[in-house]
Amino acid sequence: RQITVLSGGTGGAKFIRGLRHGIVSGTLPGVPTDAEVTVVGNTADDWWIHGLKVCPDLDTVMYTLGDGLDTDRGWGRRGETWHLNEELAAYGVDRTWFGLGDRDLATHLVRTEMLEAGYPLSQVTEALCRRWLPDDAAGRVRLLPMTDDRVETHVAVPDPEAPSGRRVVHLQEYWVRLRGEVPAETVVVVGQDDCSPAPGVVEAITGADLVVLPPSNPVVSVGTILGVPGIRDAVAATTAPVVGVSPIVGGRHVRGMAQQMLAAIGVEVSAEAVGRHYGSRRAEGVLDGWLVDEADAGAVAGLQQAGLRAAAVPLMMTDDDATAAMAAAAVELVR
Ligand code: GDP
Ligand code: FO1
Ligand code: CA
Repeated sequence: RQITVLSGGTGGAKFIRGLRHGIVSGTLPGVPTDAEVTVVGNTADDWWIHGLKVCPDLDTVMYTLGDGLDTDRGWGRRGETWHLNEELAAYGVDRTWFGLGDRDLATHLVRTEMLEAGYPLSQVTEALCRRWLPDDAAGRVRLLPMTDDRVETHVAVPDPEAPSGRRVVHLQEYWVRLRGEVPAETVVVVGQDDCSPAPGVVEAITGADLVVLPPSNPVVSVGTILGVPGIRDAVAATTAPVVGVSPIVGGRHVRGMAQQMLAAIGVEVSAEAVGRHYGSRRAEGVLDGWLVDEADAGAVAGLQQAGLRAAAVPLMMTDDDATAAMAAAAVELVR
């Protein structure tokens, strides 16, 4: 059994942890304990800083599954120190508002050296995962970047000083320096139309027994993955059932910037609106089923009318057992 998950960073990674927990503990209906998970990770958050290529969503998945993530911060390494960043700031280096941890730095150095040696991002990721996601471990997880090509999400924000009244910033500046506290007027995914799926990505989707859209940001995490030419078609065409889990609970995101990004594309911040935004595979969409929180049970009927199977279950990923229960409900919904 092969389960493929299209994932961003924190939300997707937490879900995948619970999914793996459910697999190895045998609590997912009809899923054997030797089922394997392939994660197709979002790389549009990636950015070059201080001459290094940082891949936040890939690293968050890798550290989360390898138990190296600082779970309070939700990104970066546990037990981190910040001497490098302090020294860069002392030199007056720009952009030290983006916290590069000393342990995290090793990941970016290894990745950047391998990229400069000519290895594609998919092979770099595979190499880094040999440390964090050992092959022999029970509940094997494979992490693939959505593409090996450079893709970057940029956001237009209001800027009274600019002649046009707005300026464009990289997603990292929008989220980290601006704290997501200004409206995202337009989201531009640079390179989206010119990139192609990384090796193994399309096969992981078309050959899966189940495809999952986890509770990730529907615009700048799952949206950018589906936006890779060929990936949306693969999801629409796969013989596997496709099930999604709402990242919106009770009309709000749980954390992050889904509210801001949904507003940017004109989609209402509700579990039902996001489910309809992804759409039913029977109507040009990508989903067969859509799981919403109990707070949004009122959305189930409307979603069913839109051609989706739908159910309302607890959707807060408070621990691995709670998340495994969500994963079991997702599997059950489209079985
Ligand atoms: P990012 O790349 O770090 O922003 O992480 P993702 O895109 O993978 O996930 C971000 C989304 O996770 C946000 O929209 C949150 O609403 C959602 N999220 C975080 N925790 C939970 C949770 O416990 N339950 C649900 N349903 N969604 C969650
Ligand atoms: N998020 C922050 O809020 N502040 C930071 O200083 C920061 C640094 C950072 C470094 C490496 C990395 O992989 C992620 C980092 N993040 C930081 C999180 C990052 O902005 C998010 O994980 C996503 O890119 C947003 O979805
Ligand atoms: Ca992200």
